[in-house]
Amino acid sequence: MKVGQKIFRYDSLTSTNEVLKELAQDGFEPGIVVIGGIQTKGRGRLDRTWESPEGGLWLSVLMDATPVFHDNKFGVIPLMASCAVARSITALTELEARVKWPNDVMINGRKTCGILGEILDLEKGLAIIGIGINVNNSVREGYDFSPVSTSIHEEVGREVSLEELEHVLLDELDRRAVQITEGSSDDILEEWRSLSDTLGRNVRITTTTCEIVGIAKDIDENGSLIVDTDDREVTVLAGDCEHLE
Ligand code: BT5
Repeated sequence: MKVGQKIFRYDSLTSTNEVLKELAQDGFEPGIVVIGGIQTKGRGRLDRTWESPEGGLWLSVLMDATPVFHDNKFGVIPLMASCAVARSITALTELEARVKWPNDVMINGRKTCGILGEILDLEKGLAIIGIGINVNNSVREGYDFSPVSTSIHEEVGREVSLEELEHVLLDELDRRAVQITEGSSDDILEEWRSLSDTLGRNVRITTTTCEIVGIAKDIDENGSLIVDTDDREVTVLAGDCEHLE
């Protein structure tokens, strides 16, 4: 099914990922999308809070991720979503949106979008992609993450149509979802490299067990980040990434 062929809209909900999970359990097919005007329990990775006031685009897509599950390449999912978001922002605003490993989209070095990819059912090949984009909402003041984040509105200096952004984004996601179901995730990795704000930079990666500082050299076929430290090359599957310069 095409991404966005069936869309469930709510003025307010807990989290689009949570509502999508329930719909998937009710038997709805991959391609369905949940969109919320406000999320009262928006989530980031590791159960962090994702602020989701009115004016942003908060949505989740149910994906058929069978090929990436088979190849153990789940890391490709957030990368593909960030490419789709970056292209959509640039298409609508001409801003240069870039992708940051592993799950962010940046404008002028600040986080505009976060992505939460979750495995729903390995046997059925189902995954959820949650996408949160600061569009017309402000993140300028009042949050501890204000200095490192931004919204499209702030960067472009005008309101952006949520409907248009949604429309372009669902098309971009669909195109890449087809690539994934056809097993051509290499094209997505190549696109991610070309949009990357991370590669070539000095980075600090914090994982649940350690901290790694070095130059972000490349991503591998699973979407893991390859970091050149002083004494060795480290491949990182998941973690928080800080651009040091
Ligand atoms: C993410 O986590 O960046 C993933 C965010 C995914 C949100 C979407 S919205 C639709 C769907 N439904 C959900 O419930 N979630 C998904 P992470 O990399 O862990 O970053 C989380 C951190 O970003 C927080 O701890 C804050 O510091 C910061 N943050 C929170 N809200 C933000 C916002 N609106 N804009 C920028 N940064 C934010």
